[in-house]
Amino acid sequence: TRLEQELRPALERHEFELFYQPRVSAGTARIVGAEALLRWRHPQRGWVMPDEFIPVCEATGLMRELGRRAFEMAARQQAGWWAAGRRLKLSVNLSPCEFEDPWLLEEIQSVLRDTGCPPQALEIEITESMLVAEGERTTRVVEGLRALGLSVALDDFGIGYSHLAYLQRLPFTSLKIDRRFVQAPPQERPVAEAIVGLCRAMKLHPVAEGVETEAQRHWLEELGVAEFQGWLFAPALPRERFEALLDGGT
Ligand code: G
Ligand code: G
Ligand code: MN
Ligand code: NA
Repeated sequence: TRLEQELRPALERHEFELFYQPRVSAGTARIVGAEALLRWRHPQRGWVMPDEFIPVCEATGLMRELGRRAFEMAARQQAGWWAAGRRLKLSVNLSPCEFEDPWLLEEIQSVLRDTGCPPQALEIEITESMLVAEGERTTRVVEGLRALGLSVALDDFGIGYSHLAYLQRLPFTSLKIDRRFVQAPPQERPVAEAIVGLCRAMKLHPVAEGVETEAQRHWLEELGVAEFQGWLFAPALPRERFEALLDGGT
């Protein structure tokens, strides 16, 4: 397809950028972190969203390269922010092909070294579906990321293969409650309640995704959710607008 033919040159021309969606602490309502999300600055079409280009990259073998670039951009940005005293946690999504890459840990280590990014500035988000092929390698990768000093979040929790055994075995630091539970009507709230209970028992940091209303925020705060992410606070923003938000502007 045309999109497919455009992607490789787009990578070479550095048309991919990171946007930042703030993560807000429940108690203080302060921005304590952000999720880095890819956007494509298309010369004719303007900003293109990841649901259009990520599946194509996955299918054509470009995702490893794009994912590596995304991680590199995140690490470089964090090295700068941390040096300037802005010490937020930035999370980066990992795709299945990156997770399976035998060189993942070595590449991450060399990016951290080259950028000077402190490892505690970054969190890696992986989804349950990536843990299906459970086994020694999965354990080694998650433990390896932790050994490098990175945090590891389980993304989109509750909508994949939740066989839960891996929660015991793998050293995750936080768990992102999928927005379908966050946005559930009151009669469907027990699932989210159970997930937060699970976090408490397993000493995982619960993060709610897709928070859109004050009512959702209130209910989740009562439940003991530590951090919120969602349009109620802000969508993913370009760097300058995210920095303006941090500085108290808009
Ligand atoms: O905000 P949004 O529409 O941008 O994100 C859509 C999807 O694209 C999400 O599922 C998100 O995890 C994925 N995505 C965004 N940026 C990245 C990235 O850098 N790497 C990977 N693997 N996925 C990403
Ligand atoms: O990695 P992940 O699939 O969680 O990516 C986050 C996705 O959720 C992105 O597509 C982002 O644009 C989207 N998103 C972020 N906040 C909200 C929200 O409050 N409501 C909805 N519907 N989507 C959101
Ligand atoms: Mn995510
Ligand atoms: Na998610």
